[in-house]
Amino acid sequence: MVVLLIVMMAAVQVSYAAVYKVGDSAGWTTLAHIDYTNWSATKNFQVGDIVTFEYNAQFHNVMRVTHVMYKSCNASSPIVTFTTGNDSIKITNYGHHFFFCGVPGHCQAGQKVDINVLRVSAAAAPTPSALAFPILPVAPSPRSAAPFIYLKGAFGMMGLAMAILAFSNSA
Ligand SMILES: [Cu+2]
Repeated sequence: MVVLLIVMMAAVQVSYAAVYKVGDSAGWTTLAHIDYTNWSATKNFQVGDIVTFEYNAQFHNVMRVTHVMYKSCNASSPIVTFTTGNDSIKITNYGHHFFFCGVPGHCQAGQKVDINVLRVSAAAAPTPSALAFPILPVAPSPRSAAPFIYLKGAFGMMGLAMAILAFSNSA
C-alpha cells in the first residue's frame, strides 16, 4: 500500500510541466519596456517546461545564443533562430538558456531573457504539488480516513481510487 502511494506520487511529480509565456500578456516586445530579467527571476523553471515567445514576426525574432553572445548582444552566430511569431521551446536540460531578439538594437534595449533551470529548484521554492501533498500524515497511518479525504480533494479520481484501496485493505 505504501509502495503504491510512493509510485503514484512519483507519477504526479513527473507529469507536472508548466508553460510560460515570456513577458506574460505583453509578450516578446520592446514597446512595453518589459524587464525580462525580472520576469524570469520570479519563475521556478523545471526540465520539461515550455517557454513560448509571442511577437509580431515582422519586427522581432528569437535567437538562442551562448552566454558570451548574450552579454554583448552579439547576433552574428546564434545557436538557433526562431521566426514564426509564436515559438514554443521545450526546456530539456538544466542550466542557463539565453535568448534575445536578433533585430539590431532590440537586445540592447532589453529584449533578452535568461531561462535558468536550477537543479535544486524544487527545494528552493516548493511547487504547488509538493505543498498539496503532505507525506507525513499518509505514511505512518495508511488506514486512517483523514488523509484520504484530503487526497480526494486534491487529486480527484486518484484520491478516490486510493480511498477505495484503503477501504478494501481494511475490510
Ligand atoms: Cu525585437
